[in-house]
Amino acid sequence: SLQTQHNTTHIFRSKLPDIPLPSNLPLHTYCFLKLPEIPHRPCLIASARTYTYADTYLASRKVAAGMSRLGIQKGDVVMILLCNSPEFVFTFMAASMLGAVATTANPSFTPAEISKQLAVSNAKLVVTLSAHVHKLNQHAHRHFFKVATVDYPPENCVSFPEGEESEVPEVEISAEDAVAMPFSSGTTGLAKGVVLTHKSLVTGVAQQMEGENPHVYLKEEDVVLCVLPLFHIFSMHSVMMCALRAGSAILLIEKFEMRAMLEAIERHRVTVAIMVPPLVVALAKNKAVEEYDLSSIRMVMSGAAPLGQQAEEALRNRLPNAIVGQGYGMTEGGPVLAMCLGFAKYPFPTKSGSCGTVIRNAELKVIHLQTSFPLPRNHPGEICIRGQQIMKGYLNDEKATAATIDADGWLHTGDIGYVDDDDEIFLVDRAKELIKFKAFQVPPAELEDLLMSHPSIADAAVVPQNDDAAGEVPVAFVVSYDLTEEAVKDFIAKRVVFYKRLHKVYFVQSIPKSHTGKILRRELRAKLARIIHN
Ligand code: 4UU
Repeated sequence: SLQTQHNTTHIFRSKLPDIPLPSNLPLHTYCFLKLPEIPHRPCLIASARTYTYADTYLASRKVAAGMSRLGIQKGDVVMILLCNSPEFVFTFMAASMLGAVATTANPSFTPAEISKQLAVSNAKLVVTLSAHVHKLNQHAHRHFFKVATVDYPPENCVSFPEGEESEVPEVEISAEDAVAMPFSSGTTGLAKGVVLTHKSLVTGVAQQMEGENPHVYLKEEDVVLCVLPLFHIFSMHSVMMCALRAGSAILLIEKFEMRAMLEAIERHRVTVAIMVPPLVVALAKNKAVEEYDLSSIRMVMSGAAPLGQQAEEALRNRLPNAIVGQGYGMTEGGPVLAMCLGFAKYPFPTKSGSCGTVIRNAELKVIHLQTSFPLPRNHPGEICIRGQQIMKGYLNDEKATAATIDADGWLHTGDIGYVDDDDEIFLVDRAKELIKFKAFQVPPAELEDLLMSHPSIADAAVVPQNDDAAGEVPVAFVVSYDLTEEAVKDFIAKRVVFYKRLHKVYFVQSIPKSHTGKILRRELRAKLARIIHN
């Protein structure tokens, strides 16, 4: 039987051989390894100007000097509250140079959402635009952090940090030091600081980019589309870090707008498009696409949410020269777990619907949801991964860390999937609470806390409802005797970024709970399915 098999069986490894991992390089040193060979090649293409590799490195050094002048030291946290822009990249790399830690947040967050991340991360400096400063001024401890703006600084703010290159302090950086701290709710609860070290991220990039046969083959001549927000790990890792390491050019798109994006792809001859499923669908179906020449695209990578097989095939028909495939990642995973082997330098055939094959220098297993025993091929269970790339842990949260990374070093994803006979991974469901609206994280616990703070709500639970356009949308079950659906929706809408808004409220007598008080989410999802099908 399955249960008598030993633990070391059913561990899946990459089809590609392991590689020697770069040891002890700080992230910025590693990302700029190509600089001496290609100082004059384009690095960041922004609407105002193009920065070469030499420009980008120098600008990052100057920002490091400026941040040091502002008092930023090793171990300090800097919040980057910016859309895709050269300054995002400079600030991120500058933080790495100082041994500081970049925590990234969505500039569309509400003041309350930003406040929470500021408080948890204990940021000393926020780098943002003047337009967002009013959101920061509402924070109770505004005097504890400085605010620098890329544009002209309003009252009580300083200008974008810039010093002399010679002023960059010598900092001793160890591989175990934190360098990035995006926020994620993981498998349960509220958003937490995900501590990613120099070692995790250098390993994560190396797993894609290094070796005789790199799993993802990017070249110096490539132009990589950066339309996904850099504050999310997908773009931060698979666009910014990977493209820099490869010496490719990064086309920065500040704000998604279909025609502007298509025009930019055509004008700059984009070769690699990194996307999320709603964008793949738009590219596959939108009529406007026919008016542009997208023949330069040789590779489309989709990730961060399930991609429908139909959309994948429709895009293949529209871009016959492109390899279309998926990457599977999780912020806590450092972030990539699996990647389409069609992207390799010497590619393998792949099936549509697969989210890739496990990365090299890592182990992946699929465990039984109840017994935790490792399962053989073609049996769905919870996906777990082990390797140097995974997070160090959640900031100041040992309990959540221990619940996610077990004593043997396995990261439990909360994703349900299986590995097929060709080593390809297929995701079938999510066992965790997380809801994804167009690949954006919506943590139900956060909405439940907000609902419970309303004096007329006695109990509440939030679950995902399938949605054609967004993949999933959050809906609430609420116990209340005097509120209308609109009142509940408005109450939430005022407090959260647009993608966390409730799409439906169902009033109920009680919320089903286990004897330990945990919301029985499966039961609610089943109830929802019944309501919708009636
Ligand atoms: C179905 O979404 C991410 C990271 C994605 C990523 C990163 C680098 C993809 C490719 C890449 O190169 O992180 P989070 O933390 O926001 O969300 C993680 C969750 C996963 O646990 C899973 O439930 O997002 C879902 N997910 C996917 N679902 C991620 N990728 C996929 C996918 N198909 N391809």
